[in-house]
Amino acid sequence: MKLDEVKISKAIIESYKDKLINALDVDVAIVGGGPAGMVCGYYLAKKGKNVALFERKLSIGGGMWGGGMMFNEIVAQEKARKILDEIGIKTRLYEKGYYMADSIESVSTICSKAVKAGLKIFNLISAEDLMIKNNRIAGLVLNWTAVEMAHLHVDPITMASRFVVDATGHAAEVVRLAERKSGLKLRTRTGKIVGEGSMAADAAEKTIVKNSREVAPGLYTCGMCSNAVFGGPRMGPIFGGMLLSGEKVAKDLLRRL
Ligand code: 48F
Repeated sequence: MKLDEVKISKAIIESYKDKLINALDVDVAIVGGGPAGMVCGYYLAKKGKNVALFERKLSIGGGMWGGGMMFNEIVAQEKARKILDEIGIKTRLYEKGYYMADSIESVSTICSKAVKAGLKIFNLISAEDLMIKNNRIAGLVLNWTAVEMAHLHVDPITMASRFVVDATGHAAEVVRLAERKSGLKLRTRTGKIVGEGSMAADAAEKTIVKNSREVAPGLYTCGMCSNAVFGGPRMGPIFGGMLLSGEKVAKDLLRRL
């Protein structure tokens, strides 16, 4: 059989169109494909929820690929090791309470497991705004990252979701939009974004799971975004908190969906 170039193009466009249309009304929309967002998506998809994840960059994985200062190894603590085990990522004991994993194996395995569980990942798409209905976050306003990068004057499209998860890391981009534009009071101690503190790994890993919760009706924080929003330190290249945060948000959402 001779391959037809136009048929290849048509196959791609039609398949993508179906995937995108299915993602226009979902149970949960996750913004950010770092470790926290992907783990959250994995646990939700595993339970049969309709979940779409939008990632600005070409590649998923966020800050996990680079381990610590480009040494592509990550550290996880005992509590988080069960998630690494469950997902099928090899860990090695470094010293009591410190487990090591290869960051490349970690990102690729989490992504593979999440996609196979049913998570729909859309790379190269940025969330640039929120849809608010009845004083509740009701969806996302999306555009191609290329449009954003080139500062093109192109209007976005809108999708609906019962819940939105901000897993955009330190930038907390979605909550920042909610703070600036929604008129909703955030459920933080100030009603605004509190801001992230300096490095304190132990405290940060403890607070991050507690801080992974609903910050405005329909909007959850997940991963590093949680400490940036509710006020907590950063933790550097220990990634257990990111995995546990993703799991926590998924559990909370599963109770509500
Ligand atoms: O930063 P990131 O890896 O967030 P995370 O899952 O993990 C944090 C750690 O990597 C590290 C740390 C752990 O010790 O502190 O920083 O909380 O991934 C965030 C992803 O969100 C994407 C961004 O490209 C990255 O891949 N992102 C950010 N803003 C948007 C976005 C947006 N507006 N639309 C789509 N994607």
